[in-house]
This record gives sequence, C-alpha cells and structure tokens, in this order.
Amino acid sequence: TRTPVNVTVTGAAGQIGYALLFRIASGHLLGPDVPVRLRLLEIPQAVKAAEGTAMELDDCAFPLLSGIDITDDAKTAFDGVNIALLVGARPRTKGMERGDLLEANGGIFKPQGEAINAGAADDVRVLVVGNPANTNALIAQQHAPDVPAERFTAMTRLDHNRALSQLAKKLGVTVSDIKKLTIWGNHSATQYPDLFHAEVNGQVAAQAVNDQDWLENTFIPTVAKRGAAIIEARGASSAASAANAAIDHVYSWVNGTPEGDWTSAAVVSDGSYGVPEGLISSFPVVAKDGRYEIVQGLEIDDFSRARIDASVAELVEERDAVKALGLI
Ligand code: NAX
Repeated sequence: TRTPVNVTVTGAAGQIGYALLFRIASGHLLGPDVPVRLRLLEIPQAVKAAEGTAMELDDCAFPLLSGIDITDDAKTAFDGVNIALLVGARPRTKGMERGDLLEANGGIFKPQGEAINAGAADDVRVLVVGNPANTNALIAQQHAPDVPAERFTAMTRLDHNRALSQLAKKLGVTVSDIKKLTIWGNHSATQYPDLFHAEVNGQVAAQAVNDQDWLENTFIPTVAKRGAAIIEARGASSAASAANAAIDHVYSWVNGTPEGDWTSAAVVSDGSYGVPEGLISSFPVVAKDGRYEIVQGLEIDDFSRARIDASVAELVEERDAVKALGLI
C-alpha cells in the first residue's frame, strides 16, 4: 500500500472547500489508487464549520481517505505537505480599495508562504485559488525562498474550461474536439482567451469560428466576465466549477497533459512571450514528469500581443503595489 499524500486545503469551510474536499477524498485529485491525508486550515471562527465538513467526510467512508486534521495554525497545516491548495482569501468588500485588498491578502499569503518554506515536503506543489490569485501566489512564493519557484502556481483552469465550453457551443462540437486553447495573463477581467493557437478537429479555432466580431465582442468578454454572470444568476460565486478546475489543474500537473494538447496555468514566468521574469502569469503549458512547462515558440500576432500586454501590465501593477506595501 502507498504512503498517503498530504493535501492541505485552506479556506476549507468555504463554499469551494465544500465542493472540493469530497472529490479529493474520493480520488479525483491524484487518481483512484492514491490515498490522501487531508489537512484543513481555517480561521478560528470557521474551525467548527470545518469540523462539520470533516464529520461528513467521515460519513462517506472513502477508502482512500486515511485521515483528516483541522487546524487554525499555518505551520501545523503545511508541515509535511505535498499538495497545498490555497483557497481561503480575503474577499473585496464594499468600499475597499485595491491597496486594502492586496494588503489584507498579504497578511494571509505571506505567513502561509513562510509556513510552506519551513515545513513542506521536498516535492510540494502549491495551487493558489484565492483572489487575487496570481498576486497572492507571488506573495507566497516570495516568502518561500527554499522552495523552487516553479512549485507555485495560480489557477486559470476555470477560465480555460469556461472558454472550452463557450467555443464548443458556438461551433456545435464537443469540448474534446478542441485542443491547445490558452488563457494568457491575469485571472481577472483582463485575461485573454486565445483562439488563434487553439485547434478544432485540426483547424485553427479562430478560422473555424470565422467571426471576428463574435470572438472580440462576445467570446472574450463572456469568458472574462463569467464569474460575475454566475454571481448574478446563482446569488453566489462559482464553487463547484472552481473546485473542479482546481482538481483538473493538480491532476494534469501530477499526471501530465495528453500528447498533442496543452492547458492553461499561471506559472512563474521565465521571460517567455515578453512576460517579465518572476511574474506569475497564465501561459499555455504542458505537464511532463510532474512539471508544468511553458509552451515555446508560438507566433503572436498584433491582436493577441495587445491583449496579452494589457493583462500582463495589470499584473505588473499588482506586483508593484504589493512591493510598495512591503509585502514582497
Ligand atoms: P468563501 O468565502 O465561501 O470561503 C473562503 C474561506 O476562507 C472561508 O471559510 C474563510 O473563513 C476562509 N479563510 C479566510 N482567511 C483564511 C486564512 N487566513 N486561512 C485559512 N482560511 C481562511 O469563498 P469561496 O467561494 O470558497 O472562494 C474562495 C476564493 O476563491 C475567493 O478568494 C474567490 O475569489 C476565489 N475564486 C477563485 C477562482 C479562480 O478561478 N482562481 C474562481 C472561483 C473563486 O471566485
């Protein structure tokens, strides 16, 4: 029997946590033959709710779940962690300026980065879901100097999946007919879902669509503003789809992407495609041997260039703001 993999989930009592934990425990995160041990990190006021979720996890009698620990202490939560899912974050509330939001999140992701640095397993992989995800990941990464920077990632897989689904609908194909779709930049309204490198049954997706107006004025804004549309319809933000995307992100990272395809993830830039080195920005990535690698050598036309640059400029501003606040 295999040693259980330690999976830490922060914000475990939140709505994404509730959608995520049962799928991790049932084997969807790592595979149907990998036992997991869960560590739930919450703030003190929400520990009781996390305990309630843990009771339900017990009641599922999942064969792969070898234990659950609940804590409000980051050091304890990340001790020996192999997979860290950083979901808990400080949401923007009414009247809050961007600086306040970044500062509040710095107060969460700095100590979590330090705790990962101090106690994580050598193979630790970190996925940040909590917003602003790219910059929160950057803050945590900067406070974990002993962990290879490439182990810190942020989630744009939900945006990727949303784009797949919108495109499949438009063309009357299934999502499995679509390959090589990319989300570039920030997980925010400036993100750029790219159809110029995507393929639909072998044809360039933008050509298959053959409708620049739809691409520019319907597709891109629908994908970029989907989160707001879900809130409007559901009265609560995306939860099950966000949890599903987190599962997809980690599953691909560990088990690899299929030959002839790639996916999207926000990873530390090596300077590719003019994205400043060190920024955590979304790219086309393949996963091989347990590592995400940026797909190289794509030609970027003027339309895509302008969109990528705009989203990257926003990431640069966020990075400069957290630098000015002394958070990195
Ligand atoms: P909830 O407000 O339901 O849950 C957040 C939980 O985090 C709460 O239980 C809270 O007590 C906990 N928490 C706060 N500070 C913490 C800390 N320091 N340590 C541990 N836990 C802490 O939010 P939910 O709907 O679950 O969303 C979680 C985050 O995901 C939000 O920041 C949200 O904006 C973000 N999202 C990111 C997405 C992405 O694609 N990257 C999409 C979905 C989602 O909007």
